[in-house]
Amino acid sequence: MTAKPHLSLLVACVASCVAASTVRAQYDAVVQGDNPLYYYRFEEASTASPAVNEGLFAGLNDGTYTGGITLGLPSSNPALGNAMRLDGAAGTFVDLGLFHPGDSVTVEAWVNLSSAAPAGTFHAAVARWDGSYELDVANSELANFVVRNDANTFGVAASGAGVTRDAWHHLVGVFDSGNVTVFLDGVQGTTQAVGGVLQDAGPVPDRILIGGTRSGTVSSFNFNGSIDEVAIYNYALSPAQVSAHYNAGSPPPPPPVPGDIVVFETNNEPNFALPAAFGSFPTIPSPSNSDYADQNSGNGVTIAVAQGSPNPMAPNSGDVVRLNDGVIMDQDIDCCDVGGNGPNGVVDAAWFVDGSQRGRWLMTMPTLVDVESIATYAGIAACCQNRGAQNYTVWGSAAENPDSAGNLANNADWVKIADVSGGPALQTAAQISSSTGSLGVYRHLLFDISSGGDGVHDFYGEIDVVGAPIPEPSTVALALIGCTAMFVARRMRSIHRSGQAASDTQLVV
Ligand SMILES: [Ca+2]
Ligand SMILES: [Ca+2]
Ligand SMILES: [Ca+2]
Repeated sequence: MTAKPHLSLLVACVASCVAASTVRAQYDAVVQGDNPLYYYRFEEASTASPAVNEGLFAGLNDGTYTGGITLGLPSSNPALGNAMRLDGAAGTFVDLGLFHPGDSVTVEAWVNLSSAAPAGTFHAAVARWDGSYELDVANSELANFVVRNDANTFGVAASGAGVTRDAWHHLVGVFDSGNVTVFLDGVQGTTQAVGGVLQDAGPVPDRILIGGTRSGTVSSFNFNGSIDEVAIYNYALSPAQVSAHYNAGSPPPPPPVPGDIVVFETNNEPNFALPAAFGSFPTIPSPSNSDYADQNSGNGVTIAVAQGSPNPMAPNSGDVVRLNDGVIMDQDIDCCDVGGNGPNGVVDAAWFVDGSQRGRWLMTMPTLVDVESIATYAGIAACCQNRGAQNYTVWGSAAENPDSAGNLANNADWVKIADVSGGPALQTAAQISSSTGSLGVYRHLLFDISSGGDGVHDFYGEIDVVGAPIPEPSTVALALIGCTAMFVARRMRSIHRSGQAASDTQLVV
């Protein structure tokens, strides 16, 4: 009786292990197919072990991990195995010793430059002390390949685009037939004719470093970030080969956001005839006082400031509760009615001070809700001009008490639903929905509000949510669970009686 679950677990484990090793094999198989002389994968468990060279010259020039290096970290994608992270301090690098690849060379690496790395300087990925070649991110943030030929003539090639920090990039430098060029993420940059063949000048202590240059400690441009899968060839990889390597190792695309339909509409009603001004968008419905989130619906949905100053010009500005009160700025929002921010002010709108300040609104629903659509409305009277920009990201969480601080992209509590960007204009509406018919099931919606970009505050009047609560587990389902538990208990007692009679007394006690 007990063998079956174990067998099925084993089958599942074998299947997943086979699948994982199949994925893992793809990238290094592509590289090995192009015969690198030196190939470092950084799969070691400890920096006390050598950084093994898996290229054609395996057994020669294993690397030595030196300084602040951490192994076992995620790489560009699982096909690359693990990556190493270097702390960027002088003296942190992998020392490969000395070798000369030949008259031509290709140097390849996956790099992820940290946002903590200093700006306006060089970040060496792979370099030889004698200056014959260096693959780096330059002070311009472009990928560079720098070479010297046998006459000590200098040449440099640069990528067309810059790298994005804290993101993986594929760098390839080539020097062949007197020409130096570089590829960033499979795209070829500039080419410079240098002439000659690759310099091979250096006696000991000349050496090749990963993550630094020259001595590795003085003016050594140590790399702060992650590096993986360094390969060195004695010939020029073709653009097709470079592209194949990039495609085999490129990061997976970000997951699609549920809110794949975002509509932004304006109604520049100059006379601000309320509430008509908010009642006549081309396709987005008028603000509602009967949507699921509305206070008038009696569903118990609350909204609060999760970050930012909640009421920046109290008492002349509205509170966050204005966002689901079913009232769409039909009074007291004319900021010029009493000299700008007079007694009547903008009490019907919720907002954050523009500029360095921004904030987050957290909407909490009393139960899980299958959200069909979200609509947000902003605007102001004509005399205040263009306070209806809407720039925000909306996130959803099914967690009971999600952490609403920090970077939500790295927070498992939250799913990004959509980005909204529109305006400025007098009165605006944004509507988020999904081609699947559902934005997902959530207990919380978080609106991370950015500046409207027009140097003024953006006045939000209402957030409408269309959705349906998920039913509580039915009594039938609960009864089924109870029956199953009872059956298991009886079965256990039966097994004990038939197979372990001698210990029955002890079990009962
Ligand atoms: Ca690796
Ligand atoms: Ca409403
Ligand atoms: Ca309102």
